[in-house]
Amino acid sequence: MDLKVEFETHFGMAHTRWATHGIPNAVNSHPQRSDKGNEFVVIHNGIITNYKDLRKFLESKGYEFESETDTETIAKLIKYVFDNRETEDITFSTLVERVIQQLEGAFALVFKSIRYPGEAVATRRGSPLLIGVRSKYKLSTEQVPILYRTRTIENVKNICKTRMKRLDSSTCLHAVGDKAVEFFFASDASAIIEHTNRVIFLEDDDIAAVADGKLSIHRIQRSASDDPSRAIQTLQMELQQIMKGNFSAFMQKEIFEQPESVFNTMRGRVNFESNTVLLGGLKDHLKEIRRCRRLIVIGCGTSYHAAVATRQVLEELTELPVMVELASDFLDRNTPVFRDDVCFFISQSGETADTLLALRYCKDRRALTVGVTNTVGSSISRETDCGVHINAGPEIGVASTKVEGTACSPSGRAWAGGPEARVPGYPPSSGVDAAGSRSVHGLELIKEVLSLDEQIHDLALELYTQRSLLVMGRGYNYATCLEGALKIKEITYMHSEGILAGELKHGPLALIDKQMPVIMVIMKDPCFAKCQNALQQVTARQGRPIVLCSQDDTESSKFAYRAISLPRTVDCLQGVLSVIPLQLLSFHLAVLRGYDVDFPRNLAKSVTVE
Ligand code: G6Q
Repeated sequence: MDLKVEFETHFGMAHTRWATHGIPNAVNSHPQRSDKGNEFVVIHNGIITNYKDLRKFLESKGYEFESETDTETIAKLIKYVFDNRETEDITFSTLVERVIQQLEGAFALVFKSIRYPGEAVATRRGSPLLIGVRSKYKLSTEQVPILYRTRTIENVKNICKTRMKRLDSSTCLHAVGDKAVEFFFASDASAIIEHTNRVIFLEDDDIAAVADGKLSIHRIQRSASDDPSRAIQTLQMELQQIMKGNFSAFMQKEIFEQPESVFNTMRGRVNFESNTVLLGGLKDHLKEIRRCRRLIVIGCGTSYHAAVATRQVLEELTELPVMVELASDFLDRNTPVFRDDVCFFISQSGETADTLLALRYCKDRRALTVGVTNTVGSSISRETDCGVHINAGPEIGVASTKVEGTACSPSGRAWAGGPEARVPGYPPSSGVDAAGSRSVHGLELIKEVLSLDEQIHDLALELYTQRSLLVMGRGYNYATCLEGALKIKEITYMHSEGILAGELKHGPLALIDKQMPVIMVIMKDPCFAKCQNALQQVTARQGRPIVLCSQDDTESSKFAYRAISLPRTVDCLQGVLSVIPLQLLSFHLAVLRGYDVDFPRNLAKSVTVE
């Protein structure tokens, strides 16, 4: 969801709404308004959890609601605060300050009012918000100082006057000599990158006001750890990175970008001579990481699958207990966390509400927190003690592909091994020498798997009318199955389940018959014999397994209804390759079923609500 505001002498407001309350229709869409005269309007990304109480209160004061949204309470509340102001010269940002003190939940908000022409005010808590800055002219500052105020209502009149005085050139961002400057408020950098790559990331409870082309940033109170200014940062993102190019969908483009994204994440980190990985972002915390008693890896959806994919190598590298957790469940259980735990948070967007809340939970318990994100400046990257930037480039398709692949690549997998990690299997073990040494670079092998696209398309032609698809595997490839099944359900709307092959006889076997398509991931790793066993059980029940297997595996293909042969690499990295056919399959299935691959129904790219 993106909020976008543009002004100098012009102001525009747009919003792509992901419905948390009320069906998607005109009256529930944003901006929401305070009244029929549009005295105050607001756009909102997030969720207001106490909206029912607020609505009840406002209704009791005579304010009439027209939508089913939580956001409408914000528009009504600011009007209520304005209607009950103590002084005529109350500022727009003071109104917003008072409004957010009453709000619970997560929000990024942009307000506009006919009472304050030429002004707009934006704020955030829990949901991301950044300000893009564009001007042909020199700017007054690169660091916008924060303006603080005390909260005492009795002082409002004086404070308002003081604030007016304080908003001179030295406290605002503007173009020198009153030249033109544009400000863009957005939830995500990709929404504004075509206009500017210069951005300011707002912190929770910052209030940014633009009046007469000047930007000022306010906070109610100052705390010891506060940074007293917000710097303008230059993003490395290129417009071309968020364009589809010759591909029919972003998801397809992103699947095919995996050779480059894996290379980019390794650049400057992997030393191919010594077979080591150095992660600069972790090196200052090496001592604490080495001292820890347990690793906890937390994420949601695809990021959780990246954590599952990484667990075994983490255990092998560190010989520590490793817990892999879904953020929402981790919080529901009030999981015990201790000071000598190291907690990793994996997130493509760096803004997922559940993951962010789990991070804050672990911080409160003084654990060392490490972010593994793909978004510079995101909440998770800022709030963790240290971290690793995945560096896969922007990902636009809602269904995550290249970031998961990249998070599982050599440097991705080494992140929790400590700043200097040896990737198991390097140098490669016997039997995979040639493939293994190539696997360090990986790129050739990824390209080889991508070249199977046509074969996968043919498979999709056979499967696209099915209602259900099972994906089965074990060991290192269990995560591949979970991820493949998630991709299939997300964009094709078919039922799909990732099944641990070891669990087959404990339930899922009941689903097997000649109608049910089963994809089995069987690689030449230590689980090979056990996977053969599962394959036999499936064929014995007349199942018709579609097997993803190693190129040198003649055994599995004998029993397969269809076999797709993949190049072989070291075990802990095989998932980077074996997930690609499942990503491609879900893409082709969705296209054949006539669905919009990049914007699956009911889903959003950044899930900033709990
Ligand atoms: C996957 C989806 C989704 C996503 C989670 C977590 O295709 O995009 O499962 O992975 O919502 O998102 P983050 O990785 O941004 O935290």
